[in-house]
Amino acid sequence: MAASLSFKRSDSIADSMPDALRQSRYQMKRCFARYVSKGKRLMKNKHLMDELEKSMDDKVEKDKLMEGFLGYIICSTQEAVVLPPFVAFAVRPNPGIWEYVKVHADDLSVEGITPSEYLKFKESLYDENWAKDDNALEIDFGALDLSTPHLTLPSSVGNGLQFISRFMSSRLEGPDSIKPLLDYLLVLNYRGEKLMINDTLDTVNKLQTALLLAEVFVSGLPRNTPFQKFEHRFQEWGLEKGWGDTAEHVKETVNSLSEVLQAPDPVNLEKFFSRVPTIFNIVIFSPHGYFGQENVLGLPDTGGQVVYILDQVRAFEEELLQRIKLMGLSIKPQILVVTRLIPDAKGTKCNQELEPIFNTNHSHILRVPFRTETGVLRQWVSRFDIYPYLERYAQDAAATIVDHMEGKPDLIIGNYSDGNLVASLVSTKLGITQGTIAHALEKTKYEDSDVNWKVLDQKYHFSCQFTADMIAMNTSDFIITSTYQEIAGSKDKPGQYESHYAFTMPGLCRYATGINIFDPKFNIAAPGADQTVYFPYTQKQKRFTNFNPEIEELLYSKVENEEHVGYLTDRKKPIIFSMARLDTVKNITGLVEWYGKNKRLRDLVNLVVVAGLLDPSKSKDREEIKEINKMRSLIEKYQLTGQIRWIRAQTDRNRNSELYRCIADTKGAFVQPALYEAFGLTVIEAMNCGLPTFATNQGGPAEIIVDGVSGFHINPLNGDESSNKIAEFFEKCRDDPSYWNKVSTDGLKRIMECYTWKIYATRVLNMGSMYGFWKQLNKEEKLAKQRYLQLFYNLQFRRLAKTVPIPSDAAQKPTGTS
Ligand code: UDP
Ligand code: LCN
Repeated sequence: MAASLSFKRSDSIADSMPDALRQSRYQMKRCFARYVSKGKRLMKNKHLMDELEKSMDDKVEKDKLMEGFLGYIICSTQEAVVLPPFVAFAVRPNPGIWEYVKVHADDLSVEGITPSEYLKFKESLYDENWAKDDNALEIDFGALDLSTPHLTLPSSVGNGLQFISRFMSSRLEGPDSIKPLLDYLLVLNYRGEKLMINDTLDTVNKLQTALLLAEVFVSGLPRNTPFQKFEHRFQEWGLEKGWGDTAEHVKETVNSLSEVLQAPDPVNLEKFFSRVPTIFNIVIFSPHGYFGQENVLGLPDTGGQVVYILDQVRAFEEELLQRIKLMGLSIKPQILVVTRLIPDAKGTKCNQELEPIFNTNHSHILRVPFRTETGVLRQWVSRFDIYPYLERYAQDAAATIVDHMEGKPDLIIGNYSDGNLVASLVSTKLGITQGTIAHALEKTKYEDSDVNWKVLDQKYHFSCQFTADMIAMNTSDFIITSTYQEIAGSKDKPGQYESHYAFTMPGLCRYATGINIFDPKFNIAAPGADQTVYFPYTQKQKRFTNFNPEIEELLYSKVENEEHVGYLTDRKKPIIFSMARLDTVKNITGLVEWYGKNKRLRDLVNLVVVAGLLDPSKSKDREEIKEINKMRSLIEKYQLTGQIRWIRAQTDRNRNSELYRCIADTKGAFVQPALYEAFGLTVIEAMNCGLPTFATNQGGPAEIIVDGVSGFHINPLNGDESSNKIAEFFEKCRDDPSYWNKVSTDGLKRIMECYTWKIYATRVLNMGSMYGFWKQLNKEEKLAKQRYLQLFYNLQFRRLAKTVPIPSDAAQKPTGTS
């Protein structure tokens, strides 16, 4: 139990701890004696708490201690390195805030230490020589952030855009300071054609005068007057196209710039930048996996990332078209998703170079092959083995993109470690604003994978992946995350990005500062679900009723075959439904077990899961094979036939959406039981369809759902508690059917307020233009950091990438995970 002691950031732990230790000297000496008694080791929070508990026999004293400052420090310690006679603590009093202290176990003296010193301590457990080596490679990206302002409040982390618009407003104050904005506007053009202002407006005064004239003029025009009608007048004042399509919109844009020039304020600055014509062509990198629109979901390395990107593209295109129209321009936007061309495409279209994206008019998938010295690589390679190809791929992709777009893109967005590295290489080369998206950072998925990298490297090549991650995070102009927890975690658990603040890979590299989550480049922009597909079950006239016979068969036929196993005897019962890849982390087998064990729940509802393949001999994925066997044995063990329907992975999103809705028709629920979920697209798909949703409290879903209001949190590590929570819900619904409707409606409300692609596209395009300008403002510092990053890439990454074997064209072996 964490003590609820308030702790001011100004009190350093190193300063306050000695006193606290002195006050409980006797107990603490016993406790520290226990800590060091087993010799050198790494202790996690749980161990520290257990040992503390064991060292005290008096309950009253123990409670007192736990409620005091010492209890608070130990509760907030993520891990400690024991190197007798010292114990070094990594304390995290608040999200993103870390302090490191070293305590002498005998005399209880305390010393504050730097992250680098702490990491050296830690390294001694794994590689003593490296830890002692004064010249071991240490990287400190923070050392180059000399003038970058940083946020200070943990609660503001992820609001980078807001922060930089405030900061820029203050920095642009005054006639001389505003000049960089003028310079920025002076070079705006599309394919050589000037936009907004021309060279005659070369001073801020001249621009202000022109804007004044323009505003008075347009104010006198009927609101809907098209820009073309007064274009020539604008040109006389030095104003070009791009201000708006009608007098009304032109006036709004002119006014917001005038306001900014007079006295910059964040609201007008953001408004103005949302109107500046800077982004028309976007490139999105997602090299790995089978990236396609049909028959790819369920293949290794191909999951939610594909769904996310395809929906993202549609949202971007819509938003771009709307913005371009509002600007009064007739430019056609272009969006390219750049992925890998896989000659051995296994029945997908991944061997096609160019593929238009469904439901768009200006967006394509562009596939560029991986080339090696011996030619084009034919087969799929796991995302863990992808590193040797990326440099050449980035060069080839850059040339193909420029060719295809007939010019450079205006914004580059990377996805996952490989895509982000390629995005960094290409954006640096072409001088373009870059955004990155992780979906998941592998370092946090595998506990202590940084310090144990040597053991894992042959299988996962984390040496390459984490190096690539560090380069991309630091190169990128902005970072998009789906949730707050992805950046800064929760009160007790560090976030995915946060865990890259200070870490070490002994024998390879120590990151004294890897990435600081208080950097204003971090932004939360949560994805949505395509609402033309995932809409509420109540919208009867829109429903895809053509699927009814197939869904009826899928859910209720008594046949067991390659498509489905098990059947439902009592079709009057509501259904609890889940759908995911059949990976361990998705915990579908966990859900089956919870259900199997809980008679109360079994009496109330049936269980339907869509997951993976059903026959282990058909799968090529080691983890999936294990899970398939487990599913089969659980069905047997709990005698679930008659109450469970297990359906193989489904790839038709339209039919899947109807499936969610049909489950809603049964007054059922969706359950997402993952051990950890980075975001969880199925959660928002289900909620969009009006299906009450129970989802893991580990990761993104904990933020999507407000527990007990818009759905429910479940603890994947406590099956009994979770299955009882689900059972309670259905009992409550049985007694009061309006309760089901309430949760369904409140889930939808939550989606409309926070999780739509429209909200996402608006935010990300605003980031694209604001961070583009921000980058200009900080040119020198950016360049210095770029040099450092380049050096690191050349000397470290390239060397590591060479250690990953390049497969021959032999048959593929089963893969690790997807
Ligand atoms: N999905 C699917 N068929 C399946 C399993 C999953 O179409 O058999 C889709 C699902 O609807 C969602 C995506 O794949 O759009 C999975 O995304 P999520 O974020 O839930 O998990 P990920 O697979 O990315 O870890
Ligand atoms: C990858 C994951 O594991 C999911 O949690 C996300 O929802 C998906 O990507 C899309 O970002």
